[in-house]
Amino acid sequence: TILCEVSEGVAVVTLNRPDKFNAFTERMNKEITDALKQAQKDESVRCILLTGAGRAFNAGQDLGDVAGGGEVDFGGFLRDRYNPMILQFQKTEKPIVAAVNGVAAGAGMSVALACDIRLASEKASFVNAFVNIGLVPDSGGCYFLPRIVGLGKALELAMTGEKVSAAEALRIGMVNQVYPADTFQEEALAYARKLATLPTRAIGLIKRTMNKGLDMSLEETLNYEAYAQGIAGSTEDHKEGVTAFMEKRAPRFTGR
Ligand code: LHQ
Repeated sequence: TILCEVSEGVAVVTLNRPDKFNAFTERMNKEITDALKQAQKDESVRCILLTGAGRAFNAGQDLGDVAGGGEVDFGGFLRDRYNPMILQFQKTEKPIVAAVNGVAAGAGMSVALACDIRLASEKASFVNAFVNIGLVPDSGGCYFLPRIVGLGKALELAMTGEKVSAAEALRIGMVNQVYPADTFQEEALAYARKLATLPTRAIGLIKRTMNKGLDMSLEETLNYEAYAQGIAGSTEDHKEGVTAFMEKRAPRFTGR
């Protein structure tokens, strides 16, 4: 239900159920988790690009699988299928870029928010669809959305379930860049390839330290920065960065 292809340092993961707007199934949840674990292990991967096949990015849980309600224990459902997948986004110490090609709804929106950077096609949109079917944002929606757009906007989007356009998403800081639909795939790939040439270990440490910092005091964060800097300072990429600066040339980072 997903496609995964590695080239030029980028693992492109494509959600691939286009006729169902790439809606999640149990198998897809598992395949995404496994693809992220594999990307973490593979030293040639220095950036992950997540996108959707066809018109949509992802429409959330396949409602065909849970129709009727009541019969499915949603708490257990989330704990077994979705929560391990979302946690894997943060455990993956490489940049994860969402290339939001079309609509991202429900858990599909949450997954986009769990990525480190969001690029949107001008055709993309975001629907916090949970409330529209009497549910609560899940898959990290209650965690990431207020942290990215602020509590006021997050409550509005979650309570109304209204569709947000790519332009509006850019205005409120929910996406980092918007590109024309006809060049979107190339632009997103170029962005990911650029990230894949940067100091990957430092980027992993930036991701870990900033995310930890959200739950820590200033003093704890300062301590963690000192710890992370100790690691970053011993990387080959740090040495290369300083040498290149001194030699007035562009650095060639290897991710080590
Ligand atoms: C779909 C879906 C879909 C199946 C579009 N499933 N077919 C997990 C489980 C347990 C506990 C609770 O939490 C969760 C996490 C969740 O994600 S809950 C939220 C689930 N998602 C939604 O409620 C979104 C439902 N979809 C929509 O609101 C709209 O379809 C969106 C806004 C995504 C797109 O709207 P349109 O562009 O107008 O397209 P459409 O509605 O015509 O949909 C296109 C096709 O995709 C259509 O199929 P058809 O055969 O008629 O062409 C839809 O039935 C199908 N589809 N979402 N989640």
